[in-house]
Amino acid sequence: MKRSVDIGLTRRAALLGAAVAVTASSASAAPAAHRRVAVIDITDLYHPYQDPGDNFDLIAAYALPEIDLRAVILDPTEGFRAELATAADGSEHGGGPRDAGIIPVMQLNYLFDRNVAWGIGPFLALKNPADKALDAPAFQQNGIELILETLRASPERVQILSFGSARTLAAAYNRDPALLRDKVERIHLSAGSTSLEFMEWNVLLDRHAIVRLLRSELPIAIYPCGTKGGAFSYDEHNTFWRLPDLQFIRRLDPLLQRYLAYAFERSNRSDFLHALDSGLPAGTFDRICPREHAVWETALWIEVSGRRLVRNATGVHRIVAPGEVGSGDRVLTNELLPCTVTVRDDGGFTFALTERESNFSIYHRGDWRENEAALREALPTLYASFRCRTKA
Ligand SMILES: [Ca+2]
Repeated sequence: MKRSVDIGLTRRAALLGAAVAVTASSASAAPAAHRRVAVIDITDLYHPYQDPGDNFDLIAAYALPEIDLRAVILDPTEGFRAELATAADGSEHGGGPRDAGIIPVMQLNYLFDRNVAWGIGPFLALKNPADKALDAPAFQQNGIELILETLRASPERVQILSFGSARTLAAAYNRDPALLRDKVERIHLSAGSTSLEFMEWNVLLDRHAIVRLLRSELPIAIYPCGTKGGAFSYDEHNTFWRLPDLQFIRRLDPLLQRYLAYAFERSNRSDFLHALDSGLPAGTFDRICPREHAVWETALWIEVSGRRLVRNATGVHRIVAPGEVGSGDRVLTNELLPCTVTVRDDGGFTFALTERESNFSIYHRGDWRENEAALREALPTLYASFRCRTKA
């Protein structure tokens, strides 16, 4: 195991050399737009939320200075648009009706003064692993086309982060596999479980799509959400961690506070941009800040941004750029290890660490207790550092 970890670190350093060099060199100079990491963010974001973690997480795509967000692909699934949804695992979910997160994407474009392109993927699962979704309504093919257009237009390879189903990405691959082989730096797939005993949500959203990707030759890093204990359990290879509350929202840029309040309060104000221009109603923080919050996304952003999770000499945890790692800091494990992958027709997969070349890698965080304790301090501090580019 130790040997594998060492190899993993070496490979990781080589594979991410470009990103690391960029952030290190930009520590002494203003980051230039072309030096940032080109990213497509695929998310099953909704409004009103289905999992508010998606609304919370998209902030990182806009705010991290290392990230050049080229496109947001919304990945709704038809069943969750209903008032009461029944998931593939049979569980029932209220809080609807809802639609894909067009409103939160527009809000973040507004708050960060950006015009990040966005599109919507098919509402229904692929019919087989080779499905190109050409029979989906044209409106729902826009997300697939936007992935392909973004890759074609990019002079450099692009990192693709997937936080929902793999549907839109698999359909894009089925339409133009050579383009994805040529232009994708790596797919960071937040999905699955470290055990076949638990079939995870994002896999169940579209089994054929996961099968398609995990039988491809594309460079894919897998960040399992769950373990044999379910989606809210822990081991060294899954990403889940829990924030005990959201009190740190009180420390955020006021504009981000308004964005989050709109999401967490399931606001139905139709003036969804103007609603961000004025202060929050009394009692907003008291309602939303005591909430527990489940997180699966942080590991991907640390990896793609090239940042490090560190504990300094006084025991304080931070997520910092490589150039900001101090001599007394200990860098905590957040790495990708080469692995082989075997996927069943139903989307369940297993992985095995390997010392051979592989297009697949698996997330590894080592001691999950240490990881969670560090992130509980470091992520709030990171979010408190984010600033919107406009002040309304
Ligand atoms: Ca999600």
